[in-house]
Amino acid sequence: MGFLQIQLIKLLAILVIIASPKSLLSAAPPNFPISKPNCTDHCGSISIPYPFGTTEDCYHSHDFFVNCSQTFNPPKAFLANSTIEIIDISLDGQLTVLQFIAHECYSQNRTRVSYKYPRIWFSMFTVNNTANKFTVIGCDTYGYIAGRRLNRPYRTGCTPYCYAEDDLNEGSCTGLGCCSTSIPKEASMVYLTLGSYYNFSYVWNFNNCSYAFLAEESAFTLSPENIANLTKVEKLPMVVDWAIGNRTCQEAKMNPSTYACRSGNSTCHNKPDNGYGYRCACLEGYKGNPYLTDGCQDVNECEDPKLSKCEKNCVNTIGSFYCTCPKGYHGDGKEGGRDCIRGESITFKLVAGISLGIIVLLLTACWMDLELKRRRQIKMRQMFFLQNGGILLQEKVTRRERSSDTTTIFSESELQKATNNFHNNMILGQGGFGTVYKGFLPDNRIVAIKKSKEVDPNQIEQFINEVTILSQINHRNIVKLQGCCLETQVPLLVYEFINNGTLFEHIHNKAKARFFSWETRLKIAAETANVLSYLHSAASTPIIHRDIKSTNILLDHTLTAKVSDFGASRLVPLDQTQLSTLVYGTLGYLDPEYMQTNQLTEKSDVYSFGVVLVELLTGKKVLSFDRPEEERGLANLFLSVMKEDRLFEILEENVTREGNKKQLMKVAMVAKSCLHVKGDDRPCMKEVAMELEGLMLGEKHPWIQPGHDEEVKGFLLEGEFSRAINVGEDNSTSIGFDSAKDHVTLSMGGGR
Ligand SMILES: *[C@@H]1O[C@H](CO)[C@@H](O)[C@H](O)[C@H]1NC(C)=O
Ligand SMILES: *[C@@H]1O[C@H](CO)[C@@H](O)[C@H](O)[C@H]1NC(C)=O
Ligand SMILES: *[C@@H]1O[C@H](CO)[C@@H](O)[C@H](O)[C@H]1NC(C)=O
Ligand SMILES: *[C@@H]1O[C@H](CO)[C@@H](O)[C@H](O)[C@H]1NC(C)=O
Ligand SMILES: *[C@@H]1O[C@H](CO)[C@@H](O)[C@H](O)[C@H]1NC(C)=O
Ligand SMILES: *[C@@H]1O[C@H](CO)[C@@H](O)[C@H](O)[C@H]1NC(C)=O
Ligand SMILES: *[C@@H]1O[C@H](CO)[C@@H](O)[C@H](O)[C@H]1NC(C)=O
Ligand SMILES: *[C@@H]1O[C@H](CO)[C@@H](O)[C@H](O)[C@H]1NC(C)=O
Ligand SMILES: *[C@@H]1O[C@H](CO)[C@@H](O)[C@H](O)[C@H]1NC(C)=O
Ligand SMILES: *[C@@H]1O[C@H](CO)[C@@H](O)[C@H](O)[C@H]1NC(C)=O
Ligand SMILES: *[C@@H]1O[C@H](CO)[C@@H](O)[C@H](O)[C@H]1NC(C)=O
Ligand SMILES: CC(=O)N[C@H]1CO[C@H](CO)[C@@H](O)[C@@H]1O
Repeated sequence: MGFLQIQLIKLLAILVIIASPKSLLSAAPPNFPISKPNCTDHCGSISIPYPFGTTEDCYHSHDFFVNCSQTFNPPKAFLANSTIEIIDISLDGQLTVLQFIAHECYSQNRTRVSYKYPRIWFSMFTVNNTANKFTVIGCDTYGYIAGRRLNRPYRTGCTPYCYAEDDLNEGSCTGLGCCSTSIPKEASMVYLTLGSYYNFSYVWNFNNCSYAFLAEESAFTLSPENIANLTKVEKLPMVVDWAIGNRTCQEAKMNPSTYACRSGNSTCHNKPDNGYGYRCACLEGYKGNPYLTDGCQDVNECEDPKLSKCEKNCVNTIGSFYCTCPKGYHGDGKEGGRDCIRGESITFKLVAGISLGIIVLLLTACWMDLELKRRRQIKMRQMFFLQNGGILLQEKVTRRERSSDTTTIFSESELQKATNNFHNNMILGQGGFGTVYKGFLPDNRIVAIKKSKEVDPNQIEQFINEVTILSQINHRNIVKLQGCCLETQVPLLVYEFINNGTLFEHIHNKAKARFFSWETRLKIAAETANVLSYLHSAASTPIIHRDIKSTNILLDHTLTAKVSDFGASRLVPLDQTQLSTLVYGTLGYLDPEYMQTNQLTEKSDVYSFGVVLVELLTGKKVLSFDRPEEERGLANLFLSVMKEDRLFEILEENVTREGNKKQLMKVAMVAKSCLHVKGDDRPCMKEVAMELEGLMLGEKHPWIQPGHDEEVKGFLLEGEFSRAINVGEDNSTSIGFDSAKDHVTLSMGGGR
């Protein structure tokens, strides 16, 4: 009877432990050996647990060799044969190392006086992508991080700017003089580089150096003193993930002689989504080094009141423990015996009854919890619908009473069904603004669904405005918005699905570029120019796209351009010609004037379009780190080539072969005028669109070509433009507006 009692009490104790949320893990420091017998377990103050070791008999493989160099006082630990200094090793699978800070400093005469671009490389380990941040500091700076992951290169970076010393006083890295970005998973090599747009000539009197580092997020806080100190500090801590070998647990277990989880009472975990290999851990209730034979040892919870909460009458068991009640009581002795119940004899029935009661209670609680959650979810959906401006939009949409072609409001469940519950297989692309999924609607329509990242609640109204404007625009060269869903915390946007990839792929993918003729390139340029012209001057409220680039121009099966991604676009109230905004855009396409002044005008789109035009002409990448520094940006390369009259050396081969020389020259002139440093000197989009249209039709119908020869500014007259449109309207080559005819007022003033 007594034995049975104890077993039942244990069962109860286990039940309660399972039900209690507190984990047993936060334990006292272990006194267990952490390295192999007869091996040094520390280097200076750094402890070195096996699989790491300082001599050949003491480490698991050469990758875990720690070079404890006694030439320093205190001694320093270096990883394997490298010069990477280790400052902490954790058995959870992390390693903290010191990584150099990149810097680049300029003197008053615009010359670079010092720089360092550090590189770090691991053969088996990977840089931890959640604990580290890539940070760039400077007032006229771009910084990028490059390296290798999964045997192919990766590259990312950011561009901090500031205009006064005060900007550096913000206290956190928010984009003024400091920016930071996360890095991809599984990076085994990192290489930091810095550059400057104006060699610090505008900011030299208060800032003359740029810095970049990949470090633990908490290692650096932004302040003028800390920035000044960066040159002296030289290195900051960075977290690296380690694991054993490059196999999974299952594969490793098949070869017991090399399997690293040596200890009994240990388990094996595959390294979570960052690189190869596996890690070992002690089971719950055990502590120690799972990589050593007998490394995991029982934790005596009774010695640590924080763990057992028994106070008295604690009984430790292997891997667990329980609390008993004083003589004459029964029940759970935890928390000083609060739950002990008086009673001489405990019958089997009573205990069984209590356990049954607890189980029933637990089940009821679970059911109630589920029911509550379900109700809360319904409430949340309604709340999000309201918060996202559902009523506002519903009103606007119903008031318009247009044909069935207009925007639909989808429910969350419809979109979940369409995308197989946002399955990873349905992801079409991922960008700064969110993820795009492919979806199949019940009426056989194929759509692209954009799930944005968090939206600032203040911008919801503006967002709604944008959605309504976009849903009114019906331009054949703009991706159609089919609808949206407002029941989720961030609104979901539903677009028509464009099936032939981006312009970027068609230019830079060698296989596709072979079939990408000059005629098509010019057509796409003209179509894009037309869209921008329409957005800037014809739509009822001018819209600045802000992120024109070849990856945002989609192509359908007839290679017709469809401009997309209005996530960054801004509406410009009619009485304003410029807007102050945070600089946003894509490196290489960014208008230098906008970057310097923060004043957004339509001319920023003109600049970006100029870059796309050059991309079409030359087939070259917009930013290429294989080119010399001053020619990394395609715009600069192109301008210097134009200046030296060497245009035909950089044109794409097929373009040179197919294009008429005079026409190519003129298109290049248009691109050049779009790339003027001063926005005021750039043509407005309407002029560009007309010129390209003229050149295109000139090619098709040489008799329309006007008599202008090499004149740069010889844009077509308006009459000729209208004629061109008329020729086009009944021919499939036309570039036109499907509807919204009332908006196309050609006499309207240009950009400003
Ligand atoms: C450790 O060193 C001692 C004394 O040098 C030796 O007796 C013992 O066998 C060594 N143990 C191991 C595992 O090498
Ligand atoms: C250990 O580090 C020191 C100092 O960096 C170096 O001189 C020595 O060659 C290294 N030893 C090995 C085995 O790599
Ligand atoms: C590391 O250095 C040791 C001795 O200096 C050498 O035998 C070994 O091949 C080196 N290993 C690597 C991976 O460079
Ligand atoms: C610019 O200044 C640096 C030091 O401040 C000096 O070494 C260099 O010669 C100067 N260069 C020119 C072109 O004046
Ligand atoms: C900027 O600095 C680089 C490197 O020192 C130099 O090659 C370039 O000429 C400088 N540009 C200007 C405009 O001074
Ligand atoms: C500057 O760096 C040194 C060396 O790391 C450090 O001891 C000192 O506290 C730092 N000063 C400030 C103001 O952060
Ligand atoms: C795994 O590691 C072994 C030895 O270190 C190496 O030969 C093999 O190529 C690696 N395999 C992968 C997939 O990295
Ligand atoms: C688990 O640990 C206990 C005590 O530390 C030991 O007696 C037992 O044999 C271990 N289990 C295995 C499978 O090694
Ligand atoms: C990265 O480090 C954090 C703690 O700093 C850890 O929780 C996480 O598991 C690590 N990532 C990987 C892939 O090991
Ligand atoms: C481009 O040139 C390649 C040969 O260099 C040729 O095979 C291809 O057909 C050309 N493409 C076009 C569109 O003319
Ligand atoms: C994409 O465009 C090319 C060139 O016109 C065409 O050959 C191909 O079939 C198109 N692909 C799709 C999926 O429409
Ligand atoms: C479809 C269509 O109307 N095609 C016309 C395009 O223009 C040429 C002459 O420029 C006509 O011959 C085609 O009939």
